[in-house]
Amino acid sequence: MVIKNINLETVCGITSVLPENDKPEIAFAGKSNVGKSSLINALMNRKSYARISATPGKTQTINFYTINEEMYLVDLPGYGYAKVSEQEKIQWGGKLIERYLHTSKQLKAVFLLIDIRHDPSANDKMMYQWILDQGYQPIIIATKLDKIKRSQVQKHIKMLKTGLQLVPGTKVIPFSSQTKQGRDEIWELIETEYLGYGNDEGAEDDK
Ligand SMILES: Nc1nc2c(ncn2[C@@H]2O[C@H](COP(=O)(O)OP(=O)(O)O)[C@@H](O)[C@H]2O)c(=O)[nH]1
Ligand SMILES: [Mg+2]
Repeated sequence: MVIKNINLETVCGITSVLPENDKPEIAFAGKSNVGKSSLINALMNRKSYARISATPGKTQTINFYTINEEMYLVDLPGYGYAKVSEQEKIQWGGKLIERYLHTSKQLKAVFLLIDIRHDPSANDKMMYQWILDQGYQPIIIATKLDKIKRSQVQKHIKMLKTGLQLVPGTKVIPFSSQTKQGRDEIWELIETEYLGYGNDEGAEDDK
């Protein structure tokens, strides 16, 4: 994806009316601090457009970033930050996520971010199952790839697959916002699977 312009178009809180966009949406879920904003920045080729929070999980909003006025990257509320009780957090952010997953007519895919270093938490497992229950099969992004040794990557991916009890065939993409490893693979997946690039419709643009 060649990034021509980006814009934080809509920020929604729990009482907000969700936008009725007419362009494809790709959403990102994961616990606070897992690297959602960093991934979105990397996808947009920006250092800090999507806020990298010093106080993670403080605000529970859905942020819609429009890319080239062609599609949206959607930053979902994080979960699992200790300041608010876990239960409250999941319920509160969860309600907003649930409403979004139910009502969006343009949501094409949900990516779930998991820290590659650790066994998935109970909240991660809940979130994965819950996204499945909503009718989406999330693609897993294993974040902070640069934090583990290369020789450990496969072991950690396996740990993640087992821990989340991933549906067979689920894509797992290791990613680092430091080295940008995985970025191109994520864009390619979005472009070919969800934006229709490379099929007849997309090819029209090249003529
Ligand atoms: N080493 C490393 N640090 C990361 C990576 N992604 C995020 N971080 C750091 O983890 C913290 C939380 O990142 P952020 O993107 O705000 O997480 P969010 O709460 O999920 O949006 C920040 O200090 C980031 O710099 C990564 O791939 N590698
Ligand atoms: Mg964030």
